[in-house]
Amino acid sequence: MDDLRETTLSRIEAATDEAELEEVRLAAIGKKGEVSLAMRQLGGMSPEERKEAGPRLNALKDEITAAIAAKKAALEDAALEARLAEEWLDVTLPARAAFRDHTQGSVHPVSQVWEECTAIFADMGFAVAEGPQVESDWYNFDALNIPGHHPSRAEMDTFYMARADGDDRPPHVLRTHTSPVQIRSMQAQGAPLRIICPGRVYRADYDQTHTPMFHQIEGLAIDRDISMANLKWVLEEFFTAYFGRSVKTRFRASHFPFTEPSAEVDIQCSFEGGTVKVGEGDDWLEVLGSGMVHPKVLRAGGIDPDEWQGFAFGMGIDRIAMLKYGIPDLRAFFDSDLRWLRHYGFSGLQVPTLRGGV
Ligand code: 2NM
Repeated sequence: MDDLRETTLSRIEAATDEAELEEVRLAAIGKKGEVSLAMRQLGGMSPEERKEAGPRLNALKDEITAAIAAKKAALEDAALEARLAEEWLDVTLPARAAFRDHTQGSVHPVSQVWEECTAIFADMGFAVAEGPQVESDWYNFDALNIPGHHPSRAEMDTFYMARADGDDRPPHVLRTHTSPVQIRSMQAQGAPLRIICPGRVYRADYDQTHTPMFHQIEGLAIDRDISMANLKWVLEEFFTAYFGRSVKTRFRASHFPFTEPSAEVDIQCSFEGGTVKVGEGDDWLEVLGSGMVHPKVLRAGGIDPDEWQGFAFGMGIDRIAMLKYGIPDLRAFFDSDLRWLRHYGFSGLQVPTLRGGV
């Protein structure tokens, strides 16, 4: 039996693959293996012999089983090591020159400006919030105090999701602004709150300055004594960081269902030689809507308007991208024209921060 043990263990040790191991296993502890045959002879032994041989055979069987399992694991480890040594790839290598133009993409102006804006607001303590692009009409309209007869609800402006005939549940829409995300954030986090919501929004519109999908960034700050003065500071700080020079703002009284009072915000600019320059001159350019969040909207977000108040604003990412980088036609943003992308695209995200930080 000692011989059997020695030869079996050394055959296991010498095995180079799983098939060989299986052969050894069958020869030793398979149905017709030597250990199994020896076990079968236990019946013809005297009780004393059996008492001595039985446990020894069982121990031998366990030892062989364990040795096979250990060897199998060692073979698998070695196989993996060999594969890892063979199949390596240096993903940090630069592309070969012949392929460089074809493989290196560029950052779309919308992505670039999206990141620039979120970085500037993040520096001022705003957290980024995102939400679904398909919304219930409650989040997109009702919660924002936009009544059922309001023109922006009309089929003309809003993309309604199809419902099966006879399905009369309230409709879902492609969100027409990112404000629903702000309602969801109010409900989830309560006050105080300081968030910005960048994202895709949809309206049925198409001409040189409108595409059916575009990008918005909305901001919301709620606290016990937030005012329009805080709004003006945040926006001036933002435009100055974004355009890289001091930019004056002008607030004009306006109307939105979700804010009271409401203001449209113009930035200082000059129109000379057919180009717009921001941060100089005596002309004004409208870039943003804003106001103090309507008490009904706070209540829809589960926030008590007798205790909290806040400002909100919304602007078009695509539009301020056109302004900063001198891009004339909005429609070209979404044509996927490689020459356009290479011309207006960025080589990597370059994100400015506030001068000196806040
Ligand atoms: C705008 C103009 C004015 C706005 C309001 C809200 C909310 F959800 F907090 F009430 N979010 N965004 C808002 C206010 C948006 O866009 C032109």
